[in-house]
Amino acid sequence: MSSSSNGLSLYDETKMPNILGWKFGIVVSEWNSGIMENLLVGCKDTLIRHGANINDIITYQVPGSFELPVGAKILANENQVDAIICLGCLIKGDTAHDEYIASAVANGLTQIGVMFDIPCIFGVLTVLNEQQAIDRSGGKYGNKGVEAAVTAIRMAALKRLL
Ligand code: DLZ
Repeated sequence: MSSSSNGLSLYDETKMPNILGWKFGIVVSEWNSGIMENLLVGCKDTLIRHGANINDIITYQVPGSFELPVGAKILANENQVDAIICLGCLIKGDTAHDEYIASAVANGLTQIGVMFDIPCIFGVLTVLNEQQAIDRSGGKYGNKGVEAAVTAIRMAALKRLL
């Protein structure tokens, strides 16, 4: 996600497929709950705007971003979905914990995607402070939840095409 533009939050809606009948999983972390709510709303609204039925969107909550890969694995094992979108928000603190978690989550989600042959989308904010998170969850730099949903739709479309 770019820090100087709205990135994929601005996209050509006319080039998106109608996703009526497609199934999506969302795994969402509880940490930084206000930010997460905005990402989740942006994500779900985008899926629904492109035709998804609310009943075809399965949402699992996990305690923190570190738990996203296991949450995605459980979801993939229990449901047949076109794509899994993982939403989290890691805010830098006094230590390097955020770097270890971000790296573990990125690796974990890559593995889940490859292992299950399901697009597994990294919708995790990795920011230096809360303001940066606000700016990227419906603020001046768009909404990472919207971007994650757009990426999930595009990857699911690719898989269905093939
Ligand atoms: C422990 C922790 C900290 C300090 N910060 C965050 C954060 O900014 N965002 C987030 O999603 N999770 C955080 N966590 C929790 C970890 O992701 C994880 O839940 C715990 O380390 C337990 O495994």
